[in-house]
Amino acid sequence: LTPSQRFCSSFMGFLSSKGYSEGFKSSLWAFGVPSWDVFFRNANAGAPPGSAYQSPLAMSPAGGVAVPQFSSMVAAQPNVEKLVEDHLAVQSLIRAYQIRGHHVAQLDPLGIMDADLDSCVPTDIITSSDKLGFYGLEESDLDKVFRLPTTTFIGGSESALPLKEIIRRLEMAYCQHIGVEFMFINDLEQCQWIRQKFETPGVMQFTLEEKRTLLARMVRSTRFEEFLQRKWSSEKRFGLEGCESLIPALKTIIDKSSENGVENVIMGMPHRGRLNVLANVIRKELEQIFCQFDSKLEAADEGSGDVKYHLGMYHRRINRVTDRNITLSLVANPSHLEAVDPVVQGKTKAEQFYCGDSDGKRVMSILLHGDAAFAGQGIVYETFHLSDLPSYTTHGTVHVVVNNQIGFTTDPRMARSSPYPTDVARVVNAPIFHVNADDPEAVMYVCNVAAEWRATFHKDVVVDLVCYRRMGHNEMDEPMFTQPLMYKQIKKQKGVLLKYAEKLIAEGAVSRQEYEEEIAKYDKICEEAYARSKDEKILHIKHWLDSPWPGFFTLDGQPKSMSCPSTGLTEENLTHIGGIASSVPVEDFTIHGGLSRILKGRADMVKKRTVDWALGEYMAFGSLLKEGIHVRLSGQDVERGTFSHRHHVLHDQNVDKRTCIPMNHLSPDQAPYTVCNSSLSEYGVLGFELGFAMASPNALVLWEAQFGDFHNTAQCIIDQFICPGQAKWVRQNGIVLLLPHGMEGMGPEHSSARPERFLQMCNDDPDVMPTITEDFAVRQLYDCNWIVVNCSSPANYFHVIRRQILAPFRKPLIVFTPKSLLRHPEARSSFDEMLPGTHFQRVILEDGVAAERPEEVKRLIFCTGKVYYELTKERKNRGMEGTVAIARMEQLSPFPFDLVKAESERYANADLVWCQEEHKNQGYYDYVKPRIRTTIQRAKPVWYAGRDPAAAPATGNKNTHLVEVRRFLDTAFGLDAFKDQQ
Ligand SMILES: Cc1ncc(C[n+]2csc(CCOP(=O)(O)OP(=O)(O)O)c2C)c(N)n1
Ligand SMILES: *[C@@H]1O[C@H](CO)[C@@H](O)[C@H](O)[C@H]1NC(C)=O
Ligand SMILES: [Mg+2]
Repeated sequence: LTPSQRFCSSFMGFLSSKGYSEGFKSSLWAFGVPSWDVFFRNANAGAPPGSAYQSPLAMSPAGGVAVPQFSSMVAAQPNVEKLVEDHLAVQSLIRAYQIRGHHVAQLDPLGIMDADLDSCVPTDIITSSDKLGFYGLEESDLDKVFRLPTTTFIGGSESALPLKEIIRRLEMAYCQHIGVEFMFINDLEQCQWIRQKFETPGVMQFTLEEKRTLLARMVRSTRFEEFLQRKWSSEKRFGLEGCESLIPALKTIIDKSSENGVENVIMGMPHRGRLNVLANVIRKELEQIFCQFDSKLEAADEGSGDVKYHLGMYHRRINRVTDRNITLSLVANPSHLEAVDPVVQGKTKAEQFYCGDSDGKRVMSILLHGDAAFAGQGIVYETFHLSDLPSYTTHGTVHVVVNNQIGFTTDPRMARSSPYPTDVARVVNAPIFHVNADDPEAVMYVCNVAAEWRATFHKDVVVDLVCYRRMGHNEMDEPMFTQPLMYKQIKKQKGVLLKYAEKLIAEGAVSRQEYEEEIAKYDKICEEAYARSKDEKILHIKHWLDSPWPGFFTLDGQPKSMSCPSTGLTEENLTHIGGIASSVPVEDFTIHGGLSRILKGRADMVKKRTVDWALGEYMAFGSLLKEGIHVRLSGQDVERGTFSHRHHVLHDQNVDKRTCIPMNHLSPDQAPYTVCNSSLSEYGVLGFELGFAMASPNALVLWEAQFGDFHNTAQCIIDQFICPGQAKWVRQNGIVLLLPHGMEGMGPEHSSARPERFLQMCNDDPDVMPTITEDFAVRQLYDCNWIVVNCSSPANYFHVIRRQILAPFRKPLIVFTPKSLLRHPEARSSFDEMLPGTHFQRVILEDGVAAERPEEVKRLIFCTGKVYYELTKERKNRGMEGTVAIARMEQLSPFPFDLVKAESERYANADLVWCQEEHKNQGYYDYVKPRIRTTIQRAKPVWYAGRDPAAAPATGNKNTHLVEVRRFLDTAFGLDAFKDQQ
């Protein structure tokens, strides 16, 4: 240790003994008192170490220590200890404001609530001079000049200020209408950046022009709501009254971002203020908004009931402030609050990906939230945790909370346990700017800073607009039932536009006449649009797309054809992709020995012209990539595959983090392949991938559940977006869900992907036999809301994946995928099943002995998926190959009426059985039974062979499992087994 280091450590010891904290001590080194330098210089020059240094502050000139400059300073200041302690106290005080100033900021426009749900003033915030005592300071110290540490900017160009002025400036920076919460951020540069933005004296100044623009935006925001209220006083619209400054807030964020190079902004928002955002931020034509109130919507056009709060939007226009083009879109959303968050992120990521914006400089997202929803909904947290993951980051989202301090009828104190509704954002170190929304200039200021933060650090940031809700939850609601005192206050509250206009008029920034003209001008715009809306015959839903797919449809929105080409591949292609799948395409790369064996196995299969499941998938993905289709596979542990079969990312055994994705080495002009292990989230990640799939029809986007049953934590995305998305919002989406499923004795968890749930939500009619036309199969696909398949062979899986892209339209695809079947020796396919001319088989018909003499067949068993292999084995053991035919239903929905009909007619003497390994109230039975019966015109019964009804998806006992299998196989093949069934 050098003497100065020894000094430092003993000085630290002294501070600790005086009760100073670690943070305090470290901030001391920003102190910069010149005499310390002198002190160290002397110490380094060989001044005697040891006791003389242990308590340097107690040293007196008489102490005889050979530090001349230091001692002269000490001589000039008779009470050095007090001097240093006072400086430390002032530092501590500055830090207290930085950390806790927001707790006393005046955030509530009503002045009755505490935004942090706590009315206490922190002890270390100076609200009166007697509180100086906490720091050991006195009133007489207020005029003393203190040196400012480098961790504050309140001095501006001054390096020292009187204590009184220090406190005043801290009050100005931290305790007015802006509450800055940022000291939890673990990055000094970021903290300094924020401190500079808010502490620098006089930083919140606006030009005359900025103030006028702000006023004009407030006029639009306010008068828009008033216009709707005048024209449709009995309609719900979830108005923005009480938070009108949201509109200038968003516009400021967009202006600033446009200035920083952003060309495309993707937004997601809930009900509150949505129409106003459409009208005044996105600039949707007003007549298109107004005509929605006039119930001219045609049923088929409308989708569901209160569309106007849910439909998406896309608009490209010139930003007037920056004179640059900007595309603004609002993603369609369900009622389910916050569900749209990950969807917006996924769409943003996709837009960034397609325009090569690898660092988010050109495309960004803005998410709006309600206070109750932001605190209450777990998806908010899941979405935050995607924000910095390499394959999921959108390089910073600006979050804006419309914090009206109420959720429907519930007070914040009953709606969250954290001080602020925004605390969830702290987990990702996002700065949080709380602002009193009745101060439009403060709002504009924080929004500028938020946009700059995003452009500088490419990380998330939160603007918390603390406001109120002038009306009830909607305009028909009576808030006095539940919040009487709050609403008494609200009734007295002067509107923010009026307050701001009066301020500007008093300042002389605008005249009263100019203000009134501005109002008249906008009212006229509304009236004219209203008149035009009467002319609009119907609402055109095509105006309400959040992501147009240019070139994919014909001009009137129809598919370009009604046929699907063969999904087969040339032998050469299969061999080529197989070669990549079984090799390491880079030099000097050592893979694990076990993996070498797997790759060798793949090479052998390619030689024998066969594929297993993993190789079939490789062929599907690889071929699409070669055809220029981007493929993105996301989910937990998908890179290797939960069942260790996939291995799409190879890891060098000798070099840490060195990886290789062979699928990206197919050909120089291929599309890129993205395969990414996700965070441990289903709701967030599935929502994200759905959003990704929205952006373009020319990509295959797949989400794989670790086990199929885990999809239920993403149920909201499935129920609200994937299943009804097209019907509600005229949006097609080709997302693929891979859901491992199968009864393998693994117990009630991990067994069932819940096929019954997906099938229950299919829109094909069980009781009506459709007309079978030549293009029946494609037409049926076109009409369905989603496709549900359970493939029993790798070739069929390969085809169905390729069909997703080769089809002339997009539908979500649900695939129940195998577990044990991944390695089943019989679950292999020959190249012959994948060559040009081959295609996906909706039903794989019996093609064995039974098919040769159909009249001798006594029983036709329909089944799907893995149970097929158990059935054929049992049939063989029983020697019943000639009398029992087995047909595999690979596509469950839309139901293959035509093929089921043909197959049942072929075996005219057979009775019909549906066999499944799932329990009777689960699986496919309830879906297929009525449809088979419709197909055969109820000519015969459809018998059931499978497990009994049960509450749990599977038994936890391996032996019971085997007994159950034996029982249903006996039923399936026992010729008099159905006497109990009606
Ligand atoms: C997931 C979900 N649960 C419940 C509701 C019903 N709901 C609609 S609005 C609302 C209150 C929302 O409060 P807040 O987020 O503060 O937004 P505000 O209406 O105050 O703008 C509730 C509970 C919903 N839409 N979504
Ligand atoms: C905006 O885009 C349009 C067409 O997309 C183009 O003609 C125009 O020049 C662009 N304007 C600016 C300022 O970039
Ligand atoms: Mg609220």
